[in-house]
Amino acid sequence: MSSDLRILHLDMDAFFAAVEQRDDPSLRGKPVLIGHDGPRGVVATASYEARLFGCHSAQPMIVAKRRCPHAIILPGRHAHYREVSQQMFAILDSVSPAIEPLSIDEAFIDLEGTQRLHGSLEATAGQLKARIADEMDLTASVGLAPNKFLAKLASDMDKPDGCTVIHADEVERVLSPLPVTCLWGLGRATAARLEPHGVRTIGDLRVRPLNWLERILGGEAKRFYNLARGIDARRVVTDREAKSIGHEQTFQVDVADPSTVRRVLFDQAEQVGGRLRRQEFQAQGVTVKIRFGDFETITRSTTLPDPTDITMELWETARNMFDAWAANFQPVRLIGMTAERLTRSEGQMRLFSEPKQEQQREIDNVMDRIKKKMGASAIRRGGGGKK
Ligand code: TTP
Ligand code: MG
Repeated sequence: MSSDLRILHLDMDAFFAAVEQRDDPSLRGKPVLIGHDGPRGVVATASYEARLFGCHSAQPMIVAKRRCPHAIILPGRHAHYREVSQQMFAILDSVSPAIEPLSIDEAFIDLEGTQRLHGSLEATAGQLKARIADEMDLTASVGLAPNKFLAKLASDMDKPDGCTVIHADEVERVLSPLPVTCLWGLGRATAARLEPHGVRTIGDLRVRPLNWLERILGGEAKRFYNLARGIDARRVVTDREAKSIGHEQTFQVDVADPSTVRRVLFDQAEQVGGRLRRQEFQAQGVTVKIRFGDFETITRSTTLPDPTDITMELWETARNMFDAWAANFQPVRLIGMTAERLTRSEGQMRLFSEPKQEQQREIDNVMDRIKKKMGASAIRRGGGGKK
């Protein structure tokens, strides 16, 4: 019997906290908060034990400590998490070439056509989870569905260590009771426009005709109309075919501490640099995206004099744009960076490289090689959060 399932979404459970609990058994079973323990500190993530007390990502650390005074607070080892992330991606790579990384701990995989090799999609999901458990001693939650929207929704439904399937004929039952903000791309501002009309759940939205939605939501109406019916035609876009390579992070609350946001941006530059080099691309453009205040979003772009795949060059470019904006900093809801205008770097001669560039290239090279060979091992680079 052919299956209607096609897309797998995988997301690691309490990622930073789970890595700490794995590496230090004395932390297991205990509430752990990752983040800076200062007056302006923010929780990057909370272990599931801490979540029982109401702690969560992007919460001010003071609030989290009030909710869970006995929580163990750790500053986080970001270079280490990036290495663990690479190990996870290496496992994903082994089941399909069609992988779209979304953030440090999640990805979409298009499993169309892999059944012959790996068996049913449920079997593949089971194998992935088993390898992450055996080789990494961590857990991930997986969603399987006909498309990206439903797969991502599914992976979140039974966290931690979940494996949830949404078939096409279950869409109405599953989606109807969920709040409209579960629709991909529908944020609080749009939800606030629907609320006065009594549209709170996806079921409420689905019974509204398209032209009614268009009056309220304008150009985005059709997309939400389709998503409410479980229709999502987005393809899984791999790094190889992408026109750009980027990462973004939405915080659950506005982050008032610029250095926290900067730290996340640095992590993104490192991940994006690694992906460029792995796929043998260089980028001539860097864009930073910042959402702040009342959901205002700005993007700032810079054209580089020469295409690059050097982490530090990407970071400096992104950092300059961020710092220029942060002169009038406002609490940030989303931060993202994208490398674009990609060109092939294969076999390129670098006649005019400066010595500093060669040095950076060498550092990236060594980092990439060590990470590839030893996975989550002991190497880290300085820089990042501090100004
Ligand atoms: P998430 O996958 O959103 O969260 P999580 O893996 O900690 O927990 P869950 O089981 O719900 O998936 O993010 C992955 C990591 O990214 C997270 O461990 C820490 C980091 N992060 C931040 O630094 N700030 C944030 O606001 C969020 C949401 C995540
Ligand atoms: Mg996660």
